[in-house]
Amino acid sequence: MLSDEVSSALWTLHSGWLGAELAHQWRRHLQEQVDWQQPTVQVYGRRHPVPRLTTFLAEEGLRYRYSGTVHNGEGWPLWFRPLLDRVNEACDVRFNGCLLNLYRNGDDRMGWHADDEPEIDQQCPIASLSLGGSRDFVLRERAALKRKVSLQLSDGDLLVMHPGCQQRWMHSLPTRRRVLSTRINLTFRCFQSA
Ligand SMILES: O=C(O)CCC(=O)C(=O)O
Ligand SMILES: [Mn+2]
Repeated sequence: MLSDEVSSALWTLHSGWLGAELAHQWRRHLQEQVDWQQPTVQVYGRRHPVPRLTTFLAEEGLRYRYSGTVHNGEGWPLWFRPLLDRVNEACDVRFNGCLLNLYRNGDDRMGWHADDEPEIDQQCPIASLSLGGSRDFVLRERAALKRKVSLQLSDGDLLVMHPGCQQRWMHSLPTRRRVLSTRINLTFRCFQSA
């Protein structure tokens, strides 16, 4: 794989994996083509809109419950295949689903979590592609909560979280009040087939 690599045993960051021009084209395309939603989640009995926009693309028939919403795969859109093929090739994996997040500015965020649900095949990596404005992505080790690693994810970066990462580390995308730009993030995953 080209580009600069920063690695730990459990993740690899490929900076600038997608060149600036392609990253720009894909960001615009996704921003316009995708049916972005703002689902609500129930917290202590009250419903709140999630602090970001989101959507799900996947092979037909795939069902995934995430953040209180059931996502149904409707088949990969044709226009999305070139990007999917590139990510599949880079990771030597055939991903069957992708969760997309749009952070409108630095107020939008994602809290601490790990993508360790039983529906996700934990032998498969999770590939996370960032497009648009840079944001801090913070990892925290479960066994030593004070041990944190902050990665800056920028336009065109591909972060690969290897098997074991979700079991040993949690991650979040904290608020950054000074960030005014929009960021899109795509996390490619392998779901267990029904
Ligand atoms: O936006 C990001 O970089 C993180 C997204 C994420 O963790 C997720 O979709 O599960
Ligand atoms: Mn995640």
